[in-house]
Amino acid sequence: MRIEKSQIDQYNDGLFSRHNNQFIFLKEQLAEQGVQADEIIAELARFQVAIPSWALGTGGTRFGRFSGSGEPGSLEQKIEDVGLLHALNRSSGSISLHIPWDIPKQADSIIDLASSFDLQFDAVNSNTFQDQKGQELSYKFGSLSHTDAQVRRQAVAHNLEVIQYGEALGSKALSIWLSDGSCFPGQSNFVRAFQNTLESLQAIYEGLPNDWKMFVEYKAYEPNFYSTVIQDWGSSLLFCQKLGPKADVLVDLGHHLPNANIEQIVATLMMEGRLAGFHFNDSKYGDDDLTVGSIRPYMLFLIFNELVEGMQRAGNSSDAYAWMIDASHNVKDPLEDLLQSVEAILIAYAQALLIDRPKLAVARQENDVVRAQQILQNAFRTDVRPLVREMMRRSGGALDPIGLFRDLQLRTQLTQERGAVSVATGL
Ligand code: AOS
Ligand code: ZN
Ligand code: ZN
Repeated sequence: MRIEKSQIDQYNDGLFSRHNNQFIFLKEQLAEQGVQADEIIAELARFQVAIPSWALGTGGTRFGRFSGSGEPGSLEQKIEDVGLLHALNRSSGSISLHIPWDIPKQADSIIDLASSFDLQFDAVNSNTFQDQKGQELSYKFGSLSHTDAQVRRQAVAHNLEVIQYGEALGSKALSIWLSDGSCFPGQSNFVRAFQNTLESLQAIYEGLPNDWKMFVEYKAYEPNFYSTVIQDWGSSLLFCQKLGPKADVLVDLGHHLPNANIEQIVATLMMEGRLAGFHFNDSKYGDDDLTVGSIRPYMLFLIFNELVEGMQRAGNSSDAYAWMIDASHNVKDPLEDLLQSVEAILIAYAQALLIDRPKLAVARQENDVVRAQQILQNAFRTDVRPLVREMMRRSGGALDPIGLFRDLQLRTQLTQERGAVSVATGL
């Protein structure tokens, strides 16, 4: 299914006058503060957030899964869904595939389909956290870190195969998240597990094409509950430093112990030039994988504050990093949820671009703590939604993506096409 440009234009016409009043008002307000709205809009327009193939269907917990209707049942349908998102917000221009859930059987036709929606292929994701049908050796006790060299070889071979699938589609990165670890004290030798993992990662790194990156994701716990091999950003960075310049650290917002200062982690990784990018989500307790910005929007803003500062220091732009949503849901329509997530990311980015950095530097230098906080919160408390909407409108998207999604009854149409009980492959 596709959304016609005329449907978007017609919808926008109805909202334009109200939106434009709000936009002009904000633009003038910002101009008084020396901020050019058009420059922020241009930055927002180039910011593309990849959609993971596994977030297009209803997720679940170990207590069950409540499938929605009209979920994509094939890779083609997943691409169509991301095409819908991108048509609505013009900010979701790539899809991140998961192997083996999304094996592209005919790469050429998959590329053609994606191009027809103006989509590219983001990082490919390997999976050694589950056993697949017909798999020779089990990952029950680990994969790249396993005590048995044969299991490690099997997991390395899987990652090399994932790279091949990605190459055929034009992906430029392999994301590795390991569930390896232990559930009980004494179960694992920490040092051996680290060394085994390093050797395995080195073998994968050797098979990485020259223009590819390896993203190394860390996670404090789950599904292993006593230790994980790549438990935190320090372990991940250590692996990356030992592997070489093509390996960088991937930050998933849900993968930290409670109250971790994620923005400081981001600043440090950027200082070292080792930040690969993000898996965005939000959480109250752990790896809850909730809608981005739904629980801790100020934290998201503080992360973007460091990102903007880090990009300015490095002299690069948002294109230099990988931005992805990694979420999974039980109660919302996955497409509406993803639209909310992308909007929350753009809002946080726009707010961070408003920060008066020269004044912040002076306040910090003078140890004016109150002023420093005010500068950040002035930006955070600015309603930047008119900027985000204007960016989407100028880029050819809808002024209110969720509004149009509902107006066109897209889920009903998808359900008619795909059926009420179709189930997406994945988490
Ligand atoms: C798991 O908790 C991680 O966030 C992974 O990044 C991701 O959910 C998984 O790799 C999906 O395949
Ligand atoms: Zn993740
Ligand atoms: Zn996760």
